[in-house]
Amino acid sequence: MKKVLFMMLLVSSPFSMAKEIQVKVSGMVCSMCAQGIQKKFRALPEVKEVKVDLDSKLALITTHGDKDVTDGKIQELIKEAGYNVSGIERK
Ligand SMILES: [Cu+2]
Repeated sequence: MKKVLFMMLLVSSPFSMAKEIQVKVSGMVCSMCAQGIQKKFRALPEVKEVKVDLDSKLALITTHGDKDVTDGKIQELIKEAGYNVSGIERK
């Protein structure tokens, strides 16, 4: 599974217009928290990958193509998972 994702990344990266959204999440403490958040975002068709960094309390969301996830949607999903958004940054 990891290998497949890596291959997809390699194949798509030269032409990729994917957006990267950094979401600062408060209340996240362990890998179970991280998994809950990842599960929420992976369920969205516009989301390609979600990585959670527990040390910096960041969820890094990569979208497909030029698709975006609105701030409102991000806040909704994080709240549903039981946490709070303390900041959203787009690259
Ligand atoms: Cu936890």
